[in-house]
Amino acid sequence: MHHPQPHARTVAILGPYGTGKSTLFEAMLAAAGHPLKRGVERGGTDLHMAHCLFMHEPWTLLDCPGGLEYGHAAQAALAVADMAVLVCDADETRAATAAPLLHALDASAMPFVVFLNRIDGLAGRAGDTVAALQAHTRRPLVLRQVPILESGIVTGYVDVVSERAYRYRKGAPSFVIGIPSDMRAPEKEAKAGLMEALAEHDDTLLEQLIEDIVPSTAEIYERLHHDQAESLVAGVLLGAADRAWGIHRLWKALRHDAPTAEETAARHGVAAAGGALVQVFRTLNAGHAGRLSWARVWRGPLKDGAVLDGHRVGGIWKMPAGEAAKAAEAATGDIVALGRLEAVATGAVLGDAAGARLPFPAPPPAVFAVAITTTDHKDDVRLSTALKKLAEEDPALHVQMDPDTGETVLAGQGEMHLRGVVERIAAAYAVKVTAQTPKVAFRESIRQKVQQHARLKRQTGGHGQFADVTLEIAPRERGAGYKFVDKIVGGAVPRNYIPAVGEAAEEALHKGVYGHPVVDVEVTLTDGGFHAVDSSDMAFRTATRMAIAEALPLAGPMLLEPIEHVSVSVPAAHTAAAQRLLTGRRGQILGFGDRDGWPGWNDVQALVPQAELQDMILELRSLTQGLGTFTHRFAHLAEAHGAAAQMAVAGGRR
Ligand SMILES: Nc1nc2c(ncn2[C@@H]2O[C@H](COP(=O)(O)OP(=O)(O)O)[C@@H](O)[C@H]2O)c(=O)[nH]1
Ligand SMILES: [Mg+2]
Repeated sequence: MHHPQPHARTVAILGPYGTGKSTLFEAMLAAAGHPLKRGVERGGTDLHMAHCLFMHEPWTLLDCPGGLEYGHAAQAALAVADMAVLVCDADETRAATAAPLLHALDASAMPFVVFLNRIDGLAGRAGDTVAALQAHTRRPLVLRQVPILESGIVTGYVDVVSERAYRYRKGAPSFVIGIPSDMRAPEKEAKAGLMEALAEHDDTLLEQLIEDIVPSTAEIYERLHHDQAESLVAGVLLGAADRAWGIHRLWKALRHDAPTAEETAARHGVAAAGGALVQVFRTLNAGHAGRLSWARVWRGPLKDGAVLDGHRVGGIWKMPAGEAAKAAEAATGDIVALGRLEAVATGAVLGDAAGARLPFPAPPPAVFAVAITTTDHKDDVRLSTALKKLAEEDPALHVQMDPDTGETVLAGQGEMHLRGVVERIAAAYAVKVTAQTPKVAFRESIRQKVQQHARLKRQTGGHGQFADVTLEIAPRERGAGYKFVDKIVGGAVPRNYIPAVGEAAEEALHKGVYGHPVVDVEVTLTDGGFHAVDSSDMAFRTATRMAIAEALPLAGPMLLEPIEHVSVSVPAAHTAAAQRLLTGRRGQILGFGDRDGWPGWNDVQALVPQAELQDMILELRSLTQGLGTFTHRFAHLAEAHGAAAQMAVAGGRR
């Protein structure tokens, strides 16, 4: 019988930083007989992809960056995968670092297996690590292997379903041994746990368990396959990537349990029949090679030169063994790099999308920012081109022109993320920029009412300038804004000049005594004078500016700083530390509660001065194993004292 070649399945390898994802990526490719031509940088921040065949079936592996600051790239890969391998450290104390990814997997209902890596260094019980991970996901985690320890060192495992024992061999598939007698009890315990989890969603199995009937191995595999594909459970496998332990076992689990490309497409509502449909999950502007859009083909075939929603595909590349190779077309399920899709953003869905639900993760809120300036102003135009491209590549990067401070601000996920952006601006666009802490948008106001007279009288050549105004400036309630009142009676200032006075007063308040905008002020025009020939709008504007400039220093000027409403999210174990951090940063705690949809996490609400938020993420991460995050929004302005006032006087920067 002839079997058509199945479509390629995609596995996203994700996990916290340094857990061994890239090592596993390389080990899996090597085990499949397609080793990478060039190895992957350890501790890197890039996403890598490679295609391979395992037991004659095509696969794409995506090695996702693990750093906290690159979480969005990993979530983007997740959006186009059939299954995820969550690589976790076997060390129980590091389990919480996987919490954000477990949450993302729950939220997207993505099928996954856990690969407990570094099993060679396991100090405690694998079951304890699984329990620690379980605290962060609603999906039952079921141990599929139990490690065999000989004098405290892991030498092999017992497979829970087949009840066979294996000894690990470096770089080679493990071989069958007899089950050591002391492994019977832990194996039985793990199996009971697995059966219980499976019986949750299967009444027949539940009845069998109650009546002590042992289901066949084939039945258990069938149930596991179903429940994993439906995201009802997640299996936990063991291994050591750098010794190639457990790699074949993982491959076989994926081969058996990963949904097919068609099944995943159907889960996303993609109809079986129709024209080509692709989703871009990553964009790279690669110098002269131009723009590359990495995309999943949800429905093929896709031919080079095809026009999708008005965009012409200018080249298709595949990545066998991690090296780009040009292809004439791509099939359903393929992950490919598409050329010349200049106007297509990361996350875009192109083609025949009728009925499809292909969500893309929203960019995470920025938690750190730098203000950048070119060292040579001739580069300003090149800089704005570079920033536009970089922001298209990286949805986690936000580029803002701050209207208050006039600065170009890069906001992103942390120091490392933004340093990488600045380095790319230099390397790929040859623009040198300096980065510094952004200015805080300080404001000013006044404490008391002041009356001020100003007269402009100039004779230049034949035609003169004349205007006379008496203004009153008075403080308004915080947040009330600017108000102009006209109290002219009897035509002391003709009607047609009065709007110019109101506008000029507002303009004059853009820069107060300390150089910041003056807010919450009422300006009243009480009296004035004019000249039939020499008065003009211009003259009244000048006289108004003179009056305001003289009045402000006499009106009890005060500095105001922006206060933000902040919500800090941390695992509950760190809630008290987060509260101390906020109080230490002049924060006023408003309360705390459960974080929505995140088991075991809290949100702490507080009011915190903006100046204190600038480097807060650094301290928050160092207090919380890197897990803490926050969001913020403007709340109100409050009087600045002490160090904040000094910062305001110095121009707004530390
Ligand atoms: N002891 C041990 N070290 C490992 C194992 N797998 C990876 N490593 C090491 O862990 C470090 C980080 O690995 P890497 O694959 O770059 O981690 P990634 O950040 O998750 O991609 C490297 O020094 C690896 O050699 C393992 O199974 N056992
Ligand atoms: Mg890596």
